[in-house]
Amino acid sequence: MSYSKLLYTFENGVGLITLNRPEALNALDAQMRAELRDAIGRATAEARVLVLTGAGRAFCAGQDLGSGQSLAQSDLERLLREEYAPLITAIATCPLPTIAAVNGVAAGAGASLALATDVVIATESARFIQAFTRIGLIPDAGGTHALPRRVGTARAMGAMLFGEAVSARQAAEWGMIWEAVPDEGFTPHWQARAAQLASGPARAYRALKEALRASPGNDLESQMQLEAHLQGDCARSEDFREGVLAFLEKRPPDFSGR
Ligand code: LHQ
Repeated sequence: MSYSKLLYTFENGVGLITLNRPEALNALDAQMRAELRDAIGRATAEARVLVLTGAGRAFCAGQDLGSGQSLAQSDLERLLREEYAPLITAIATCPLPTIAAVNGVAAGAGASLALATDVVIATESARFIQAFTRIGLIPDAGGTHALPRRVGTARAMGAMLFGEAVSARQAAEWGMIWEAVPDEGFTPHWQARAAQLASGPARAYRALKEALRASPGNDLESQMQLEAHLQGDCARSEDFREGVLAFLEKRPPDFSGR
């Protein structure tokens, strides 16, 4: 598939998707959603880390509100079931570490998109807006699942009911995101984070993501059984042998991902 609404590059193990409709603050239309799903599949097949970011001054302003008339007439239930749900699921269940490099405002489904990734790194001037109630809708695209799990119900409720912008710094303080970094140096910062994950122990990353995903639904005993199973697998990896050897030889490890 060739892309007209996003850019995709694959370099040094990093699959980078840049939402590319800066004139509409990278709002999600049907074409962009289809391209996103395709590009996520591509990255999952060839990369060791997936990064999502936005072109221009925004990360993503959510659903393309385009002509309000046509949106009001469209079947939002179908749109959510058939287009948004598979997209968010593809990100949330991606076996690779995923990063949202939030370069500017993330609103509505754009915030949900960022919160579906593993690590959200935002520039300090970025804002997260649960904009849905401003237009008479409820948060969607997995937002009612992700946000309360990240920040607790009280903060999720407030953010969603008031629809106020939450600054990147506030988001980091709340634990909504991993970190807010100064605008100057933002790009090299997330690039270094991505490079670190791309050269890390891919098999262990995959297993730790599986463990963390299962955690909310498990009691301690079941979770420890799962850890034992996954750790048994990691212990058979080349990366574990290399990690221990590198430690003993006092040098940085050279992980192959196997
Ligand atoms: C846009 C958009 C946009 C199109 C800015 N669409 N053009 C909903 C329905 C269906 C099913 C699935 O789920 C959803 C979930 C949702 O995502 S609902 C929430 C949708 N998003 C919003 O309500 C956010 C709308 N945007 C805004 O509130 C503001 O643009 C923010 C706060 C993001 C940024 O404000 P400013 O920095 O002041 O920029 P701006 O408002 O001037 O926007 C710049 C341009 O981008 C402007 O176009 P123009 O031609 O006038 O320069 C906007 O119309 C366009 N744009 N968001 N979602």
